[in-house]
Amino acid sequence: MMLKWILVAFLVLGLGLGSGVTAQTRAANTAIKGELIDTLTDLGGAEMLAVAKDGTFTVVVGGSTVTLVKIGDDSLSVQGTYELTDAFLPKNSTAAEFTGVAISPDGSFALVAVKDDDEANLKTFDEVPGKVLALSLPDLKVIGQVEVGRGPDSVAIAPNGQFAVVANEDEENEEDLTNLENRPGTLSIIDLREGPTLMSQVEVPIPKEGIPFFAHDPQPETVRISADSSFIVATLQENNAIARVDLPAELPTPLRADAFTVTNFDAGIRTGLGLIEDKVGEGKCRASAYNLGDRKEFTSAREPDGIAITPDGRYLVTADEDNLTAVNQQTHAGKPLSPYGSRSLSVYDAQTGAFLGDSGNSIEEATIAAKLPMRCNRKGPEPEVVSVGVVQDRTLAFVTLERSDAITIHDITDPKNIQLLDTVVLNPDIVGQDRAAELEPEGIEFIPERNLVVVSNPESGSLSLVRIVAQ
Ligand SMILES: [Ca+2]
Ligand SMILES: [Ca+2]
Ligand SMILES: [Ca+2]
Ligand SMILES: [Ca+2]
Repeated sequence: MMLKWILVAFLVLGLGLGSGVTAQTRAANTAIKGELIDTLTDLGGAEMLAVAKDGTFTVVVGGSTVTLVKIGDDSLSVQGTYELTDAFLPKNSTAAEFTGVAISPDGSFALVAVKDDDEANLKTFDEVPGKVLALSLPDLKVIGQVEVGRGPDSVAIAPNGQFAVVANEDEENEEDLTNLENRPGTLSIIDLREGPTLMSQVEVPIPKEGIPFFAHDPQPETVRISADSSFIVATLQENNAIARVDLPAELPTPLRADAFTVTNFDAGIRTGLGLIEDKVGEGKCRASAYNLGDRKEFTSAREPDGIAITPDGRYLVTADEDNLTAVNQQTHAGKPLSPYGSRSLSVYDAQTGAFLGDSGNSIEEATIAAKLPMRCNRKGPEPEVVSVGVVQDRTLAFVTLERSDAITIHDITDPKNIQLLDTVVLNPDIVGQDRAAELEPEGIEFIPERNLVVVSNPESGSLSLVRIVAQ
């Protein structure tokens, strides 16, 4: 009997319902950690992923394959696959790849982005408009399709189920972003009010105002929609900017581009301290012989790839990958920019775009402490994609590190005082081995209902399952 009550008291405290315990004292007493619990290998492609609202399954895309994966308590298991067929290639294309995925709020279908990958088209900068396919779940049958802009990448579906957004990156000429002939990327808003079989879309242009680099050629990379479905954000990575799209109270029928208000925010630059000489496996940058004393100061553009919105809609959180093609020999706000990458996550006010704080040097320090690989002379650990969630009243950011085969967990509850909580190694074999990353993790989603994190690893075609433990 006594034991039972102790157990109940323990559960109540564990769920964070204990009265009289303030959030602050709980945070001070709580250690939040991540544990790698499973790795699912041999997927056809694992570029990006989405997780169902109830957290029971994930849909993973990459190459020409879509895979439905069940998320168990301790393991991941394949439930079905779909291979792209010629019938669903973009018009005037002989080859394409899946680049992004989102799952409807009721879990009945997934939207997947199909990007032209026809070599002849790409070679002449004539990439054709891509597509979004609707696949029924769990049977993965094509039930709808709509043509979108060029180079569709990330996809998101609004929590209210009424619309979706696609980042049409349109990176026709990665070598020369200064070329004024380059086509501007756009955002496609897809109308889902008639269901996935009757999708229609409108391409929304991105204005030049507020974009610090290459304003003539915005390149949206990652899109997310707020929990209340009232606004969209997109990273404009090569432009070092973030676009916020505010929606009208009611969507017009049919959708019109001028119904959406787009505001751009400058993502800014960061000066940090890091290991910036030599490549992985050479000289000072051997993981087995990292030395904090060898670090040098550098200044880089943040150039975020991944972005997330906190559940309360107050903050935007970015994974600052950086992109060399854009920043070489460039200056920003009067400062010369280095090619070393920002190596940070950053938090901005979602309403105003004001920069509030970043993770400082902590991501690289975590990589060095864990003896994980990184590309010292280019982007360091390379923060790629970010997911956010709340665990025991703490707002956490989970970031994939592409060159380090790991994720970091930061407490961003106070954006001006971001704290590293843990580093989760996804590839234990590589620790201290002086080899380059083998998994190259990118996609990441936190599952709030289950305190789990799922990661997609494109290089190895695998998925990692991580449990978040609060003690
Ligand atoms: Ca372009
Ligand atoms: Ca890009
Ligand atoms: Ca990237
Ligand atoms: Ca990358």
